[in-house]
Amino acid sequence: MQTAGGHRMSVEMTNCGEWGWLSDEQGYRYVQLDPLSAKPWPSMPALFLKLACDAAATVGYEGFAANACLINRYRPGSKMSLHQDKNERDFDQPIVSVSLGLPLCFFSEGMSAAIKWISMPYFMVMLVIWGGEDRLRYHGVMPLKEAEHPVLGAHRINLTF
Ligand code: MD6
Ligand code: FE
Repeated sequence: MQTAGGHRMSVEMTNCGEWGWLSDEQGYRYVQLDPLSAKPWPSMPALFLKLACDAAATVGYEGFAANACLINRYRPGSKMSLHQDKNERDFDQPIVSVSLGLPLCFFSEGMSAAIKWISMPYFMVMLVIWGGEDRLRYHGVMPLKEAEHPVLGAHRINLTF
């Protein structure tokens, strides 16, 4: 995908589910058609839906029915700059984020853009649920370090529901 400024994002992205997050020259938003195929995004696998729903329920978000899954693929050097997830309509709903493959350094701070690093170097699988007062925290991902994961090779995959 492209940024609003016309740059190519270093993270490769696609979606599944009813809605997909899109970045292009017009900015960030959710759309129902994949602009590359002009077709709906692939449907959300039942296993994904259940994973996100069960995870959200463990921290009190009963009945979380994800209608979008952003699929991010990182290679060594890929990064995600500081952002807030605020293109959603209902901030009372949490975000469930599942990561597989290479570990990373994830950073987060309060409602300002000042940075605090959260290094998660030993986790090969990570599940994070963002809700409540943390829902609009700024966060980002440091450039992925060169390494090999036994299953995913030189990749990190993140699913954001
Ligand atoms: C990533 N994740 O982990 C990017 N946003 O690759 C996010 O931007 C994110 O993990 C909101 C909530 C959880 C996240
Ligand atoms: Fe985010």
